[in-house]
Amino acid sequence: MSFCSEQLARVQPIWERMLDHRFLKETRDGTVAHETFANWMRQDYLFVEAAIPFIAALIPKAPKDHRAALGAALPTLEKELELFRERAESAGVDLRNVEPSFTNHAYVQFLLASAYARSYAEAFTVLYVAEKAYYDSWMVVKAGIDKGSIWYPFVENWTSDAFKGWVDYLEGELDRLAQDVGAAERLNMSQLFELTTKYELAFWEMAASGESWPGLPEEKA
Ligand code: MP5
Repeated sequence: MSFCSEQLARVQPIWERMLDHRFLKETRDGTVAHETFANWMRQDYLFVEAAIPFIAALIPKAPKDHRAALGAALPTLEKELELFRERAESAGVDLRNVEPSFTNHAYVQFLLASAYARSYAEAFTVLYVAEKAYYDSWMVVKAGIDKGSIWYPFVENWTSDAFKGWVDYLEGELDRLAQDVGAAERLNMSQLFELTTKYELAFWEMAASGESWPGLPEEKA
């Protein structure tokens, strides 16, 4: 069995909870509160901003035949940020002066630490899981959302053929990388696979709950 199939089967209970999250179901059904979706938008804008240095930091460690694909992901992410700004403008969401939530802050630190401190195959595992989680999550939303929804462009972004092609590419390459590593590195990869899955679930929970920092009052951290 390939590394990705084996890991997806292993983390399936968490993956199922992620796909069953109320944030996704309410967005799919059109019942999500405007402020709840706006909260996700503000936080994910920061996350995508951080995904750019994360991917850029992988390039020096990457095998030569990965450089072009990783490099091409950078302008794609810049375009994604434009999509956030454009949707924010039409939906009346202010993306300025946003502080990362506790969960978002932790996830971004984890991303960057993976890129800087882990092996290429380990950091690549984090990249694959984050992208696969978004593809699968937004497919849940796609299954029922009204195409006229103001949030639909986000659905299109992460369920497009181009995005699916990127996730499939990452999956094939991660399987290849996993074949060439030793047992200790493979174990690290499997731990990072699970941790990233947990962060993805936590991100939807953070978005839905409007989480503040532990110990601080509800409104604003
Ligand atoms: C992605 C994202 C997908 N935007 N946010 C989270 C919390 N996880 C994954 O990454 P990208 O870089 O926007 O395709």
